[in-house]
Amino acid sequence: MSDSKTIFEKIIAREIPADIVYEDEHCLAFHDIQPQAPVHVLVIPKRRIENVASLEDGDQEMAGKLLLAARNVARQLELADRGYRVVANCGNDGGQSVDHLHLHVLGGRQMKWPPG
Ligand code: DGP
Repeated sequence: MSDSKTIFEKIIAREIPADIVYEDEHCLAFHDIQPQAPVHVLVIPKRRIENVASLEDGDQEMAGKLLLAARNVARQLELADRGYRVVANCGNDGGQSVDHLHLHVLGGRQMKWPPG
């Protein structure tokens, strides 16, 4: 993992702006800058973890809090009734471009399967 701050750490530190929709002690959520659906929010842990692959057993509580934060965001943005998708891209083949664990919460349209 590189020592330099990721773009998401700069958002957590309020060094660069983001359209923040949710924050709690452990997580932050903000609108994706390149939305792939009418609602596209990123939910991130405030502590930097690179991705799902680098989670350790001791991260169990944080990982659960991240998933619950995604649920809270979906409720807050009124996606829960219609449904939505939660995605974690991991590594090169997974299409991950920012090396800070994040959940994409996508909603407001019918999702397709399989993803591209
Ligand atoms: P991924 O490809 O899974 O690593 O997703 C990274 C997402 O981060 C991608 O959908 C675009 C988004 N993103 C990148 N830079 C910024 C930024 O500066 N602000 C916001 N809000 N989103 C960003």
